Amino acid sequence: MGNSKKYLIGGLALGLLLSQGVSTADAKHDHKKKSEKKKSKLVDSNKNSLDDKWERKYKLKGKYISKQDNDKDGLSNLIEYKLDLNPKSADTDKNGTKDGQEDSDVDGLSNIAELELGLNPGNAYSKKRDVKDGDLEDKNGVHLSDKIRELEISIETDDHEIEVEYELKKGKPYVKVKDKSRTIKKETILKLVNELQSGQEEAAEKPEGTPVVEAPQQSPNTPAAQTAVKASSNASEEETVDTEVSKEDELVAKIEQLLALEGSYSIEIEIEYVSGEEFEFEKEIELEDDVDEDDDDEDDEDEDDEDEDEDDDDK
Ligand SMILES: [Ca+2]
Ligand SMILES: [Ca+2]
Ligand SMILES: [Ca+2]
Ligand SMILES: [Ca+2]
Repeated sequence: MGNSKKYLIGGLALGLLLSQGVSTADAKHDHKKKSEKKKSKLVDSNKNSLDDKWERKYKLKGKYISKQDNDKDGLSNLIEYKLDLNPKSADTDKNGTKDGQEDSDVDGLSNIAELELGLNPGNAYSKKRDVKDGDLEDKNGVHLSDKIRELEISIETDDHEIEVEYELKKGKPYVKVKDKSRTIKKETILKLVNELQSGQEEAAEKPEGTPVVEAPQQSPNTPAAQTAVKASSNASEEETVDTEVSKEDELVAKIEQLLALEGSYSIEIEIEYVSGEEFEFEKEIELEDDVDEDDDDEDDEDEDDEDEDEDDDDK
C-alpha cells in the first residue's frame, strides 16, 4: 500500500517535470491545465505576498499582515505561509514544540534561529550547496547547530541577586547583566557561552562513540563478541542517563567557577540552542556550614514524644 502510493507521487512529479520541456500531443492540454493551476494557486490581490485563499482560510485581513505574528510563535505570517504552518496556532502539529523552535527543513537549525542567522528556514542548503545549514561553522569553528540562541540565568545568594540574559540577535551576541554585587562582566558571560557551546559537542558524541571503542578487539562473528556488543550498548544507555544528570552539575560547576560564586545560592537556568533544543532546570546549592537545621529537628522530635505521652495519660 505505502509503496504504491510513493510510486504514484514519484510518477506525478516526473510527469510535471517532463511537461515543462517535452512537446507532445498532450502538451497543449497540459499547458492549459498548468496555467489554470498556477492561476488558482497564487492570487495576491493586496500584494502582501500571501495567497488570497490562504488569507481567507486563516481569516487574516489587511495589506500589512504578512509581517505580523498573530500566534506569537516567533514566525511572521509570511514565514508561516512559506513553511506551510498555521499562522493562528503557535504549535501547528501539537507536538509540544512551538513553530519557531521546529526545524522545518531538517538541517539542524530551528526556524527562528535561521531567520536570526539570515538563513532560509525552508531550505536545508541555503548558504552552501554541499553543506547543510546546521553543519556550517561560525568564525570560531563552532557548528551552527551547537550554538546557543538564548540563555537566561538567575542566581540568588544570601546578599545579592544576579540576572543574566544572552541572546543571538541578527547573528550577533547580545548580553544583559543585572548584578547587585557589580562583579560580573559581559565578557565573563560570553566566555561562559563559548565554553558551553564547545562542551555541547563533546557531550553529544560520547554515548555514540563508546560501543565502537569497546567492541572491535574481538571478531564480530563470534557469539562472545555479539554478547559484548549487546552489553556495551546497554551500558551506553545507562551512560546517556548519567550524562543528562551530570550535565546539570557540570553546568552549575562551570558557572560557579566563572562567576566566582561563594556560599549557598539558588540558581535557575534556561538554554535554547540554535537547533531548537531546550534545556531548563533549577538547583539549590547549600554549603554544609550553612545547614544548621539538625538541632531544630531533634527538638521537634522531643516535643512530639511528649505529646504522645500526654495522649496516653488521658486514656
Ligand atoms: Ca506566527
Ligand atoms: Ca504558527
Ligand atoms: Ca510543533
Ligand atoms: Ca531548519
